[in-house]
Amino acid sequence: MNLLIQDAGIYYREHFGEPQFIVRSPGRINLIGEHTDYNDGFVLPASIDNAVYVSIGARNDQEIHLFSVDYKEFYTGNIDAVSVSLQSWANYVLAIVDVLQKAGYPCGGFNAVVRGDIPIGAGLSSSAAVECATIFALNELFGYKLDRMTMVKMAQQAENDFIGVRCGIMDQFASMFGKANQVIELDCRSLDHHYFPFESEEYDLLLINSRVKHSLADSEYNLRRLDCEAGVAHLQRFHPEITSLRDATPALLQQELHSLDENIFRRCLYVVEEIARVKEACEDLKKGDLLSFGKKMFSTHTGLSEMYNVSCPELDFLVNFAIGYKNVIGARMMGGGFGGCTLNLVKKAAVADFVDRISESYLETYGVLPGAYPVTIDEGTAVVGPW
Ligand code: GAF
Repeated sequence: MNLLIQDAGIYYREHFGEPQFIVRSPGRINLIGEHTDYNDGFVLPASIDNAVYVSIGARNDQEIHLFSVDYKEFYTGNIDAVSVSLQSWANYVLAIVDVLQKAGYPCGGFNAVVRGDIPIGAGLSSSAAVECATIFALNELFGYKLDRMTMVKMAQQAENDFIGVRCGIMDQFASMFGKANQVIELDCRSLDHHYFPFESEEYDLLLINSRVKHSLADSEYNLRRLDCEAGVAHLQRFHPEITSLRDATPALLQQELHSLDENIFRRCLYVVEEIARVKEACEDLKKGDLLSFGKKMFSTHTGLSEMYNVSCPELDFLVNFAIGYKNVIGARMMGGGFGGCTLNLVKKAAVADFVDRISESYLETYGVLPGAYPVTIDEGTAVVGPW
């Protein structure tokens, strides 16, 4: 029995009685396609074995009682007066209540316990996991009969409106639709998606956590999105058929945007190049050409660092170290940026040595031991208890 499911049950029983449902929602990695989702582009995420567990039960009043095992904190509020709390972990639950109510799905009072092992601020989407677990659990509890896609869109909207981060759809989609041992090629415009196995006898996916958390990450994220929108608005003056950067080409940007604003031009160019790179990278994976795939990961990092400007010295250090280590064939920062993890494609036999060396060097440079987590691709959101 998974200890975290057990905890979600034990703590619920201790504080509230018998839970009606325990839901598991995973974090995600993204192999390639960063900052492309909100530009209608492509992404290649997968759900992982680190997850959030929410145990839940209905109350016979209008109150919400929450307990976070990880923060060892309670939150108490009323369903009719949901507002942003100082307890940041609770906001991801409240955001879902808010979006449901605004969409005409009334919530009754409920108790919930939140437990998880997704490192916070590591770029592994712990917030989307709490949102997905909460909406899935409330859907079961109150019988709304929402399908997964609707829940994904509502969870994204909750993050946009209540939390204030104008994220794309990737994180909630991966958490809700993930499958064990499969990566998801997702077209963020049509939401068409295909699964295919990520298998290699020779290489492992390894996360290295810089342990950097940038307090401005959310506001910088929103600013990047505004830059993309400014680029599209400018292109539309001459090319009204363009509705997002997905529709643009590097040549068009060069022609129309270059003279406008250097930052906007570079950032839009990164996005257009990255969207094309994801398509090519998917072909590499399908052919089993991991060497070519890995090179694209390095290119993505260069683009994120030098053109999109969402990296930081620590992430650049980790990727540069990987570039200099011969048994790593691909590495890049992952997620929104400004801290969190790098994703590395490492020869299986060299993983332990790589972790030792990069850890020692990072410790020496930044005085912090980085985290190192081998990735296991696991199932998406599901009811896992009570048992
Ligand atoms: C964050 C966002 F939530 C995603 O939607 C995506 O834009 C990602 O950053 C960058 O690719 O995880």
